[in-house]
Amino acid sequence: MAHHPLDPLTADEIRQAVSVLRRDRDVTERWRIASIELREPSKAAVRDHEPGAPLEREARVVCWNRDDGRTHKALVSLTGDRVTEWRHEPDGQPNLTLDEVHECDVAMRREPRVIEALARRGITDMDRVLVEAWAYGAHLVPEQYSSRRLGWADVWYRKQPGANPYANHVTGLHFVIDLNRMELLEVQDDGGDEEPETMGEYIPRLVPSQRLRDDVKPLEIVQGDGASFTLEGNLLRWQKWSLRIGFNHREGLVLHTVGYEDEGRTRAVAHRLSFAEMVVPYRDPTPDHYRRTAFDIGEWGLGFMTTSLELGCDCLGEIAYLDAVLHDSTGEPYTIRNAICIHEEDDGVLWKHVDDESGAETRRMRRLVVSFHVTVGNYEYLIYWRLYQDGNIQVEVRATGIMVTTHFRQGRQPPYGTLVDERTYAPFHQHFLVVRLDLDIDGERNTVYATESAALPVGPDNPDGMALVQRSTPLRTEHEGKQDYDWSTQRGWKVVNDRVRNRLGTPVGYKLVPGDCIPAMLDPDSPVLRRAQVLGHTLWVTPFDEDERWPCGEFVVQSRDDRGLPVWTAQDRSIEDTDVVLWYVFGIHHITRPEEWPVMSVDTVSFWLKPVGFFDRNPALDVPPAPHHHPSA
Ligand SMILES: [Cu+2]
Repeated sequence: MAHHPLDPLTADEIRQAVSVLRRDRDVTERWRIASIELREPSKAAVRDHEPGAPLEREARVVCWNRDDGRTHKALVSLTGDRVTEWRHEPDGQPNLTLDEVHECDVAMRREPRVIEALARRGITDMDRVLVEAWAYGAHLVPEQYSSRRLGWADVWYRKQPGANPYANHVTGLHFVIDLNRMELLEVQDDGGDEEPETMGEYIPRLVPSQRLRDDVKPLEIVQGDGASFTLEGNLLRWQKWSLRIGFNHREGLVLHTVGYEDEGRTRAVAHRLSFAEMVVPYRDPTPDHYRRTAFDIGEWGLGFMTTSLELGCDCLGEIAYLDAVLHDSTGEPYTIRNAICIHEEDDGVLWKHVDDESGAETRRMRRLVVSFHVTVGNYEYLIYWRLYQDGNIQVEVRATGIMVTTHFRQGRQPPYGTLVDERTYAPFHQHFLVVRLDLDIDGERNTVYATESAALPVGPDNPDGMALVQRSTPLRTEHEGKQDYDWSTQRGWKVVNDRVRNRLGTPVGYKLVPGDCIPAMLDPDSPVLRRAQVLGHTLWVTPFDEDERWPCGEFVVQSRDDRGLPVWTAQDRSIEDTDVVLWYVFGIHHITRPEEWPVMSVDTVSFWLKPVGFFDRNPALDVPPAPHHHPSA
């Protein structure tokens, strides 16, 4: 049972939403349910909610009929037990579902043309074959298939049962599949070549002649008095921070109503923080890779891809886990156990000074980490939201897992990747992450300023050329809100509430300190950039609109154009002194390395949100010294 308006849908609510649609809109078993999520209440409704008051609950549902391919969006009032909106989406292909991807694998492994193509390459054990479908862009869909829901599949092969399928790409063999009919439409087959002798295994028993190192001694995290946070339902409190944990199929973890207690009152920092899109273009035009433009959030969904976490492996210490409730494509709910991990970490020194007379004064830093892990096919993304005692927020993503690799003919290595094994290369690619930051700094009416440093020229007031000034430029319109990173000026972006002043008389703010910004490096005419125009800038700023959630559009499967940010911002609305939303793009420019094969150690990227004049002074001045635990000599 939900207790707060922002609590995610329960299993019963998911069942109810589906049964209302089956009853009132003839959604039969020939339909698939792409997604069901809470329709979040307005900011005012959240603010005015009294604990224990009755909840108005609504579900957003996207579903489609496999027979005619028609997609519908529904709004279901759970409180009223009825459909309140029902709309046909003529151009919308909903997200892929796990059921489809699985059914496609099973169907293709039984398909005579697939069996035959593999037999010609000496592969006959179909139990060790994995046929994995990817979605792709509309520009690659021929006219006769344009109304169909399509997958483009790779074939992978496990050398033995339990071995890594991504160790062995069946290079030069791809299928185009109608996912509604599970019908094989096209076989792309270059006939194959002799397989190289590779070693793509990472599980110790499968790695030949490997001895695990034996000098790693236990490192235990002990919190004898328990953790310093409390979790009541989805309300999390820690070290003056408070926030609500949300979760849905597409964004995965969502942080709601993030606030910091200052002199007895909770001050708003953010209304809602989440990952809104992830785009992974492979920068390799060869036949095995040219369709790879994964939209891991819009096509797959971070929530649907979330995996259960294990104590001791994924997180150490006193852990609180939250389960997540999602649903399959029939609308049947299921639970991902331990989907979200909440724990504290020691993070070295927070602040320190050594004085000749009073000696050393040192504080240890703690951070609260709220995290979840997703597995999208071969790749893992580990996503960490970290709150610090001094008001900082850090957002970190670690990419790990298995790189996509393919084989090449002797002497014919393409220049679009790195050699990682015998006649095997890993294509270059980029992971663009788009985070949606609905910051509310001490209230909803905020303005974003671009902040830049400038060195002044040598002159009478600056004879030694030492002068440096900081300039803040307000971003007044959505056009001005399109911002690019500039290393030469150390550009950043400050979200300011000009109506609230600190003790020093300056307006309160939080700064987005960019990190790991990467340029798109895509031709303006490239189809993937047309589908994901958000990649063209580091930052976009829009006025808050409940319906503006997906920067590349709600439906990115087989999309042709971006129906999100470029369409919204074409209105060039005012973003001054209003409820602003920031869309920040960062990521990994992945020039692959041999050391990332056969399994890739985490590649880590992050950025910060830091208070700038939000507090009157260092808010972590009151952190007590750590008790000394040195054993006496
Ligand atoms: Cu990568």
